[in-house]
Amino acid sequence: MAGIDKSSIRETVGRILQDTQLVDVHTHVYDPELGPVLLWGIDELVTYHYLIAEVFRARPELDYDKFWAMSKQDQADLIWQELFVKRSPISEACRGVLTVMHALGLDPNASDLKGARSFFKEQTARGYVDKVFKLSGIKKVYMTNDPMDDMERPGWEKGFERDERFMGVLRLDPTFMEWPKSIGKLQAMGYDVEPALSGKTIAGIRKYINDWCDRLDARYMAISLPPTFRYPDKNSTMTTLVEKTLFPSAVERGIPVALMIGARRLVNPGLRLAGDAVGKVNIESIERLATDFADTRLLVTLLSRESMHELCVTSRKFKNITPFGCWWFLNNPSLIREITSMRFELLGLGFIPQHSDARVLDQLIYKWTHSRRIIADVMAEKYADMLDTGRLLTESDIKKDIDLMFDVTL
Ligand code: FIX
Ligand code: ZN
Repeated sequence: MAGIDKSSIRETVGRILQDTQLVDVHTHVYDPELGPVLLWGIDELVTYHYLIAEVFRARPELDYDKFWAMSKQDQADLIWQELFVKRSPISEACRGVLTVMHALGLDPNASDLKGARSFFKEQTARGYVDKVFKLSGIKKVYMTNDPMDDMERPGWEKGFERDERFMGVLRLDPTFMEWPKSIGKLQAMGYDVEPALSGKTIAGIRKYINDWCDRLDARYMAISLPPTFRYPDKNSTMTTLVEKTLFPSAVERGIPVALMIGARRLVNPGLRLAGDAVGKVNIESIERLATDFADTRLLVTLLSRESMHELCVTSRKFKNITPFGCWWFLNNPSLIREITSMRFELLGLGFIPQHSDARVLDQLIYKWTHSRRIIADVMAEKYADMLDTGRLLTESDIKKDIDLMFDVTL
């Protein structure tokens, strides 16, 4: 059996990864039938919250309230001038916009956004979804569906014919965090709940979970938790909610739970969505959840670089933990490279290398273009090390490995 020559590994891995239609297990993009929750186009792309954080660093005298009072188009024009014209757009978030523009045949050297805006005026949401999926090499995305979101819920209650490329995911932190903050909405939706986590309330929340998992055809449930999350914590309502509703429902439905831990929300409220920061997590809490719910698959992604090493080690101890993606502040070339190398070294092929976390549809193009290149670099290095031992490698080996990691069905 002839193996691939070491000198052609990187080209071969890159080609196979490029030609493989991938699955994106965590996004904030939506079936176009859900209407305005699906963000797309140049003004949404340029006002991505990562770039809002960066424009305030370029213009520290900018007043938060004055910025938020501007139209989205004016915000985009300001960001374009400050981050793309007056200085080189070298940050990962800036580079992402340029990658998208380049892929669409738009001018990344433009002095303003007029040309880009006329291109998008000619697009329809559904047509542009097809274009972006093709350019990104993505066959399926998992959404982040929040019934507490007044913008998203009506579309689901009305009902619509699903686009099978958009998979449902029930997101629960907006319902669970700062309990009983969400009680009014739950009651307005007809659920028999009260602030006390009584048997009645637990039953009401489980009905909410089941009703919405049915409506979404949810393939997993997700919850984002702060670095302060501890489990078990007998004084915490979160422990009760996780133990008595989230996991029992996941077990009953036979679906995974995604734990996304480490975001410190709104450390700077003036930045709104851009105001979140990061903190190291308590890995023991994840180990206790993996122990107490050993039959539930835990998809875990953490926000702090240091926590990612601990997660790799913990994943070696708990077969029901699958690390996924280089999340948010880790979704940068230098850290994707480091984390992916560490995962191959500690976990072999037993992890999901990446998710886009795209909030704007167009971002699928850049997040996957950038990640494919780095993941191919790292995979090729690991394969080269393997060949040095005399082990042979064929194209079908590589394809099999890539499908094992990326062709995720949840
Ligand atoms: O909790 C999450 O799903 C985070 O990804 C978001 O809250 C965050 O704003 C984001 O989109 C980061 O890329
Ligand atoms: Zn996200």
